[in-house]
This record gives sequence, C-alpha cells and structure tokens, in this order.
Amino acid sequence: MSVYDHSRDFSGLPLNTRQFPFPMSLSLPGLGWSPHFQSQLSVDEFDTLTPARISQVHRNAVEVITTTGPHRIHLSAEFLQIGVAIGDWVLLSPMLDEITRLLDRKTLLQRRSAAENASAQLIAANVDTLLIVSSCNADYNPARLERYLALAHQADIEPILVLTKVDTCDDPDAFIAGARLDLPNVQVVAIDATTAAGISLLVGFCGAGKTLALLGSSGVGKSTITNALTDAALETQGIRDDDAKGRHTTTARSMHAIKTGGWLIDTPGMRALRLLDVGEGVDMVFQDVADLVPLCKFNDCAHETEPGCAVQKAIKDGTLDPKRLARWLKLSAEDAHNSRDLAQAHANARSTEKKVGGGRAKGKAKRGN
Ligand SMILES: Nc1nc2c(ncn2[C@@H]2O[C@H](COP(=O)(O)OP(=O)(O)O)[C@@H](O)[C@H]2O)c(=O)[nH]1
Ligand SMILES: [Mg+2]
Ligand SMILES: [Zn+2]
Repeated sequence: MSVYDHSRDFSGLPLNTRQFPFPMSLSLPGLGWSPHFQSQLSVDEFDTLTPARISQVHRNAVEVITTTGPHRIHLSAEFLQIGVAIGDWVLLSPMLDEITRLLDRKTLLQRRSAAENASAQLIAANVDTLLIVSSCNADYNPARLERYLALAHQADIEPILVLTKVDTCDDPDAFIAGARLDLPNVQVVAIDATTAAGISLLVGFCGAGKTLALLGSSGVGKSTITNALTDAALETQGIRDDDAKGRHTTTARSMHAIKTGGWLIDTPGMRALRLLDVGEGVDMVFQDVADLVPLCKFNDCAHETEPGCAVQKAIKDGTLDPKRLARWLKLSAEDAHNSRDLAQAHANARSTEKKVGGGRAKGKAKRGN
C-alpha cells in the first residue's frame, strides 16, 4: 500500500471535529507534502511507514498530524539530540508510536539562541511564506524588519511585509510609500487586521498545502490575524507575550489549519531575533548596496573614508540613503560576529568530544549538524 493509497483510504471518513479540529479532507498534499519529501522515501518506507507533520513541539514529545488525524509521539534520545521543529516532516513507525526518520527540510527558520553557547535554535521548518508583521505606528522599525527579511531570504522563504493598523494612521498612503522606500524588493500589504476586508488581502498568500508563518513584535496583530485566518482562539492584546521580563502569556508555537487551505505557524517570543549565518540573506535585503561593493577600489573597503569607495560615492550622489548604509553595516557586522561565535562554539565542542572519545563526534558529523 502506498502512502497515497493510505490517504485515499481515510480521506472520506467522517471525523470527530471536536477531537480533531482539522480540515475534513486531509490529504498528504493538503498537509504540505510534495515531491521534495516523496523522493526521500525508499520503496520499503513508502509501503510501511506513515508520513507525519509536526504541529507542536514539547520538551520530550511532539504533536503530529497524519492523514488519519493527530498523534502525540514521544521523542527518543536520538531525535532530542538531532532537534525537530514545528512544520517538520517525519516518518512514523508502523505502530504510529515512534519517529523513524526526519525528512530533509525544504526550508528552515532558525536563530541564535539566547544561551551562551551560541547554538542555533530552530523556529519552524518547511515554511513557504513568511508574513512579517509591523503596525503603521511607533512599532514600525526598518532595522528590525530588515532582520526578519534577511532571515527569510537566507532560508529561501518568500517574505511579505504586512503593515497592520492602517486605520489608525493619519496618512496611510504616505506611510506605505515610505515603507516601500525603506524596504525595496519586498511585497507590502497594508491592512486593518480587525476587518474581514483587511484579512481578505492575505487570503491570496494561503492555499492548499502552503505553510505560512508570522513574525513581528508584540501588539502588531499576529494573534488577530491568526484568529481570523484559522479556527484558533488566541488571546489578543498580549502585549507582554515576548517582553524581556519573560512574562510569557502566549503558549508554545503551534500550527493552525487555515480555513481557505494551508497552514499557519505562529511564532511567539520572536522580538529579540538574533541572526545566525545570514550573510547572503542580508545582501539580498540590501541588494542595491551589495551591488556597489565590487565597484569599490579596494577589496577590503570598509566604505567609510577609503578613496574610490563606490558606496560613499552613491551617498554623495544622493542615490543611497546614509541611514540605509548604516543599517546594512550594523546588520552585516552583527551576523559576522554571531557566525564567528558559532564556529568557535563548534570548534570547542569538537575538541571536547575528541577528548571524551571520537564516536560521538563522528555520529554528529554524519547527520550534518
Ligand atoms: N485598529 C486596529 N487594531 C488592531 C489591528 N490589528 C490588531 N489590532 C489590535 O491590536 C491589539 C494587539 O493585537 P494582537 O493580535 O494581540 O497582537 P500580537 O501581539 O501581535 O498577537 C489588539 O487589541 C487588536 O485588536 C488593526 O489592523 N487595526
Ligand atoms: Mg499574540
Ligand atoms: Zn567602499
């Protein structure tokens, strides 16, 4: 029996929607399955194992969704060490009681963890579109949005800038035009998230099998958007859900079915986003600046006072906003710093493992961590 037969066998069954608040016709493609994942299965796996998508990650267990419904699966030491993320595809054993394999991800959102060891922290896997949310008021901060954009570009995820609270803005057109100048190369959607008309402008980014994630500061409307697009009933006005004092009122990330098809992952607590290895993503956000760099006279130009600097020339000519250059320099430096720390942490871990014994280090390298 193939995995596709498997989904067909069950898709017509009436489901208890109280226990199973997911769309009635759950197919693998509807869950986000695609040839990218299908091609990773051997014939044997295809016949005996069940693909499942992780919809919530707990300390020692995950919630998954298969075409037959949700399951809770204990995480073995192996998968605790590998690390799984919300949105991941895994294969379940024939008894549906354990994970046998983590499938290669299409995309992965990660950040530098707050811990001292500079490790990477997984945010979400297999996201297609990142809705970067900001309001049209004091929250609007291009430097912060550029960090989110760099993260999306680096992960090969389509970013959409969603400007909420247009209804509270004195001159929305001027505000939106300003945002487009600050953040070129990104699609901007400006909405009042509290109205059906506003939400309808987001529906075009959803669709069967597509996975969206929301990123943005507290209070910008993420829960409002999630509740409107899905059957979730998240608390809104949770302005303390990710502040520095750690008063988390929002629960763990979860994956919600979008009423018009697709999935939405909410990512609370993402305000202090620390970048990790996003150099290429940063250059994509600042493509206009990055394109100037090869034109500088010196290879190691710092774009400050060097003669023949194409970047400084663009500022003199008025074609580059000096504030934009300052943000690019700051973000590039931060990414380089974090990435160096991570490389150092890995090197330290390797030398410790060598002292303890080579076996573990070898196993780790094989899995590509
Ligand atoms: N006027 C207006 N209020 C909004 C809009 N979007 C969200 N809100 C309100 O802003 C507050 C915070 O929204 P919430 O969804 O909790 O933000 P979150 O912290 O990002 O999840 C709530 O009172 C929402 O009703 C909008 O587009 N216009
Ligand atoms: Mg919220
Ligand atoms: Zn230069």
